Amino acid sequence: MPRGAFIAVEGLDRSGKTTQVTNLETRFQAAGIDVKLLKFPDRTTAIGKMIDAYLRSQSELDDHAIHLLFSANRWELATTIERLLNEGTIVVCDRYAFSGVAFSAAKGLDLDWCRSPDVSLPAPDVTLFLDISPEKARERGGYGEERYEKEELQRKVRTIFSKISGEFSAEKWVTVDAGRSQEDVAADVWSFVEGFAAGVHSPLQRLWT
Ligand code: Z5A
Repeated sequence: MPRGAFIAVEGLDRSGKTTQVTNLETRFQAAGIDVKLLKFPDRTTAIGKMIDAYLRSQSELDDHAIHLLFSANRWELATTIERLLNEGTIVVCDRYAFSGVAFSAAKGLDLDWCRSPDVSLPAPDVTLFLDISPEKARERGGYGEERYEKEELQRKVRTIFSKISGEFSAEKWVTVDAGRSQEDVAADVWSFVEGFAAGVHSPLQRLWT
């Protein structure tokens, strides 16, 4: 039996990640396919609650410490992700380790150091990067109140995402123009993932190994 596909969706604030992952969940479900939506950070766990307090500026943490917490928050779910995939369920993830690297490196941490705590996490079969300019994102109701929701930081994050994308093949990392209508973006996203509906025959890979 093929395993489920692991699909990550990445992008800047307001790029439409939540909109698109929810749409994907609906489409897979309508096709009778088991799908599980995950979101990082997962703010429900003990570690996630610390991250949530930090993002809402209710606590202060060293940049390295918060980076490690984001990574630990993914490791908390690594076994679950693997189990779901082996059971044949498609896992769709709203942000993953690439956000971890991009945001911490944008704050000035060393890129290789940022990668290290996430090495050997389950690797997505495909990552869809929803690309949008910070100006266009701002038109979508402006940025929120959380710590990283500032145009200058988002600009740096976009540059680092672009650098990360260069490390992957065109099949593993797909950049989608997210500055268009929800329907146009959804059509593109679906065209890139519908082939995964039938499952994946190759073994699950490990991140950055
Ligand atoms: N972070 C980190 O530092 N390290 C890590 O390891 C991880 C994360 C995993 C919280 O993320 C912060 O954590 C994040 C990165 C950091 N900081 N920032 N920025 P989050 O995922 O909880 O928050 P978010 O990315 O800021 O989510 P968001 O604002 O909800 O954005 P979104 O999910 O991409 O967009 P959306 O909710 O689907 O849409 C936003 C609005 O635009 C909404 O009104 C939609 O109706 C509208 N929309 C969506 N698509 C369109 C189109 N195509 N056209 C027009 N309007 C649209």
